[in-house]
Amino acid sequence: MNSRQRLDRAYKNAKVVHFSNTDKIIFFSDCHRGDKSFADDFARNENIYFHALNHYYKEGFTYFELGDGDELWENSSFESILKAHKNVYHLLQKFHLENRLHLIWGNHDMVYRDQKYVQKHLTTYFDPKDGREEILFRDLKYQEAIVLKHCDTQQELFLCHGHQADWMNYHGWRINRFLVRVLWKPLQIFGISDPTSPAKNYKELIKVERRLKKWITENNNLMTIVGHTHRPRFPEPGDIAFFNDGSCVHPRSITGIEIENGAISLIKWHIATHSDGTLRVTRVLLEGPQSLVSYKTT
Ligand SMILES: [Mn+2]
Repeated sequence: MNSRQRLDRAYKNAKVVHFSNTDKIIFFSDCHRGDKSFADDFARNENIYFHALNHYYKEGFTYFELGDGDELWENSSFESILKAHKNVYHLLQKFHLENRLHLIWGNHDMVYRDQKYVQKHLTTYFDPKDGREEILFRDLKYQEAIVLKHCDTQQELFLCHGHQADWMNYHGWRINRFLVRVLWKPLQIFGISDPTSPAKNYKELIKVERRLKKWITENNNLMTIVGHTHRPRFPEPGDIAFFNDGSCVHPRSITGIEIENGAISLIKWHIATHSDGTLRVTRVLLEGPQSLVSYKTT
């Protein structure tokens, strides 16, 4: 199976979610939430991410996470990740309870493809405070892909992680997971980065982007939002409609994509220093807002 066939299949089987101009949506991906050890790239951005997600929760946004939310290559158990970032999971739980959480699996959390695995590991957790199993996410379902369909214009936005265009990270993910667990995780402490990741391999990144763009072009310039490469992308109307929300493991910031009032924007959150010496988590608009209909082709 090649990239095109994998993307075709993901699109064909995608869950359809309807939305309108009154809906507010936030996309993040590639959080790679870990266990707070030296290898946990998410840990240094946790305060930024938690503040941003709280903002979106309070403002009534629906959260779509486009894969690699949990780092299950470096960590073999979800339990250790939950323990390290409990505040984040409690916030995600609040989104879920209000039907405002949509999760997509990537290559680092590909085990969530298996509904039984999700049910077994994410439904409850052991709370040492009262010595009981507590509910975390009841009836949580991960998707490979989602099609956002606009109620009035019928415009579609295709959402997936993007590793469908990356053979070694789709079919060979178990081999890459093995290499990361055994070889690269211990080397990370010396600053040696994992070569299985397109985020750290420019040639691979370009190839993955090229395949995704080719598929988009072959599909009537279908608006597509992915993650995986960690490189934010925000095309102009008329260009190939290839969007990427970046990642939450940039050295000092997180990037994401917002949809509000029928318009799309690329944003980043980082810690800004103020003249009085205080530090504040701040949202910065990078691109947009650009109306969704300006990308509409049919
Ligand atoms: Mn990925």
